[in-house]
Amino acid sequence: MTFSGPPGTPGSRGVHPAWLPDEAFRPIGSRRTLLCGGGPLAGTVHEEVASACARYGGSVRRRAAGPDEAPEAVPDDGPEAGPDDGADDGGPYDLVLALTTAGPLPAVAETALAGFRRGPAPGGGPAVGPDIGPDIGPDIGTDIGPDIGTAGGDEGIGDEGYVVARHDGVTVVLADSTTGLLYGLFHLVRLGEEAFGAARPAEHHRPAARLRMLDHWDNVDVHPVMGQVERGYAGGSIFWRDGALRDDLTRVRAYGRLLAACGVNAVTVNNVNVHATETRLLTDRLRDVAAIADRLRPYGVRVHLSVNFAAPVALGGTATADPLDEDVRTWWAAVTARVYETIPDFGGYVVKADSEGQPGPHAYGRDHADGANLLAEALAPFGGVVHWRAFVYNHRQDWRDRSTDRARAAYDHFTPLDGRFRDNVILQVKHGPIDFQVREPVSPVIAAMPRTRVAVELQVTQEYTGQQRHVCYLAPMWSEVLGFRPWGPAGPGVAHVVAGDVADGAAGGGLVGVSNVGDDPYWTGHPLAQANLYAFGRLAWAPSSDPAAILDEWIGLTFPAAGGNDATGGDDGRLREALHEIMDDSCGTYERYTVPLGVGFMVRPGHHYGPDVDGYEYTPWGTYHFADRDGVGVDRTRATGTGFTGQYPPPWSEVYESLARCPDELLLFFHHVPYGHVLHDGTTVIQHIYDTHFAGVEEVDRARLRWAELAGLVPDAPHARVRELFAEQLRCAEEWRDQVNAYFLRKSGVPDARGRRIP
Ligand code: GCV
Repeated sequence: MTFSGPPGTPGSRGVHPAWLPDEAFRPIGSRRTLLCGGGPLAGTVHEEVASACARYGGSVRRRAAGPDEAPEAVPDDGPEAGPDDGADDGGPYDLVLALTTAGPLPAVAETALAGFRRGPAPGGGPAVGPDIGPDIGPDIGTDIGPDIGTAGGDEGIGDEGYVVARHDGVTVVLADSTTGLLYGLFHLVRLGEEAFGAARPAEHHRPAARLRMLDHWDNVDVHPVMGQVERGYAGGSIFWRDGALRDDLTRVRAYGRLLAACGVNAVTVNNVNVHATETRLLTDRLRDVAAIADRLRPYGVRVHLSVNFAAPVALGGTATADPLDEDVRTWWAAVTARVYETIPDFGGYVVKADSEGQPGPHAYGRDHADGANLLAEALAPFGGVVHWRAFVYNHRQDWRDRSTDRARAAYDHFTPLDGRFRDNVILQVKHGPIDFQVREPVSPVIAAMPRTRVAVELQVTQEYTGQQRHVCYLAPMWSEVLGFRPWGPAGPGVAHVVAGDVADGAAGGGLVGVSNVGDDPYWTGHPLAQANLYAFGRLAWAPSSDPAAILDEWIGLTFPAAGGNDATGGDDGRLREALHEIMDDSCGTYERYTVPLGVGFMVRPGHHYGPDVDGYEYTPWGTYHFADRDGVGVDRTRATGTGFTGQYPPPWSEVYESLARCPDELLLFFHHVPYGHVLHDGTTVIQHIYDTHFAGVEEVDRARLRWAELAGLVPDAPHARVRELFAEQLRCAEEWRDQVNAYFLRKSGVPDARGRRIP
């Protein structure tokens, strides 16, 4: 079932185990487990434990289903299966995994349940319950595990939640659903030996966001320009190859397993740019989608599909795709009913409409609410949702026109529609107003749609952050986005909006990431880019988690040589320490050697890798920096610029408007300033550009040398892969430094105060 092999190396099928190496299951696999309860995912839990026991000598016994489920005849497993304990007997088990519906429960499980229902002891005990603490904020470092909140009471454990406790030498995981049980099992994997150590009172875990989805920009046909995976940097697609579904989908199941282990519960299997072949996934190629759904279902991951808004026309059913046309509505209703006949747990549609050439409702004089509601109506009877993307702007802008501002576009298009979307429409908003740059303000749309379900979209694939050739751990950036409080320090944060935890707000739309996975043996091209995928899932589950703690958890799982997540043994912490040094602030390093002070782009047009300061300056894409001999930056103020600052509520509308108060890192996003403008730290803009570019390259070189020291601690194959990639990262960082510094030296004529060589 698993891709086994020596820890840290590609396994027997040549695929790296990522954060689920066999070794991570040793603590569970070497113990005696009782599993109480039946149902589809209980089978997965059983299989996971049994396979670990087969490897490490433990045992698992499965007590059949609860009263309202069909009993399953499951034999004892493992060489030393313990005796089946009675209903009121804890039995000689080290671990009990039980559904609350599987009663009567063993005594230890009943005790844990009672502990959960009682809640925390007055004045003590862990806080158990919701997942985003009231104190979420980028300024607040919280330990991992703040997905535990106030204890139980009457609410129940919840759909995907679980309770973990340990007493009388037995560890107990309880859940209301088999999905919760699976998540609970992976929680134990993360804890490692610690799960079987000291007693622990009942802790309740449940995800902040109900929808935690990865969008694959995978094409079925190889696109002549974008290839098999648009903006993919990890080889081909794990789903599709040369126009067809892959013959062997073993890897899709392994992917589902990795996703469940970090908390992701939905996947979109094709690109939001839906071309001709991909349009047919909805109808005559639906079986392909169903085959993927079959592989992901055992891990609680539902499948969604990107659809072409003009599908009724493209597939020949109707003369128009007008959302208000009766034939079009009937067509979508019939097609959607067939989708659910084939895939009963289908998640829904994702739509990129009227954006970068994709068809949409505008062609018929209709708006985005008309378009989204059409699909929502078809999905509603089956409980499906539409993710409607807010990435809508004019990509044919005249660069001479200084009044049009791409940053404004999503807000201008969508805020007038707030309140018009059906309940099962989720507006999917990129985290920044432009396009996944390494530094952007948070999109004002997120705070401007109180009557609409909003999802925030992050880019796990590193289109603008080094394309998986550079180390760039993105969790600190995402954490800042999730912790941003659009209404000021006393108001809720972005994480609360996506979780639906805002007074008088709509239900949350969850978190979406553009996947960085391909058919590469390491899944993500750069082995260290696996941490981004892992962190995406963990932040979607618990947005206030500390990025460094998530990284630490990932290191412990991925590199058993680092001593696991509980041990201080292994290599005495050398690997762990080095990886933190290399990765913790790698996103900051990337920012330093690339684009300064939030100005954005400056990448090579088309493929978006490497520097080209004026690459987009005279194009129709709306991504300009306006550098001239006197200064640089985009004036987005209300006073003299495009007025974008006015799209934020106070205090940010005032903070960003003010040259004096605007945070330095976003200065050039909001203001056009002379090169001599003095930043809050006393440096001029031009000197800041020079200093950060020199510093960024030095940091890459230090990280490269640090990695080289890890030979022998990291298995040879990934060590060699990362070593090669560091050589490329350093080359590219030097190119960025020299082009950006030379460009601004030539424009401004201001020499580097420290006299360093600028070509
Ligand atoms: C899938 C950017 C990318 C495109 C991507 C688009 C989007 O423009 O460069 O490749 O298209 O975003 O998010 O739709």
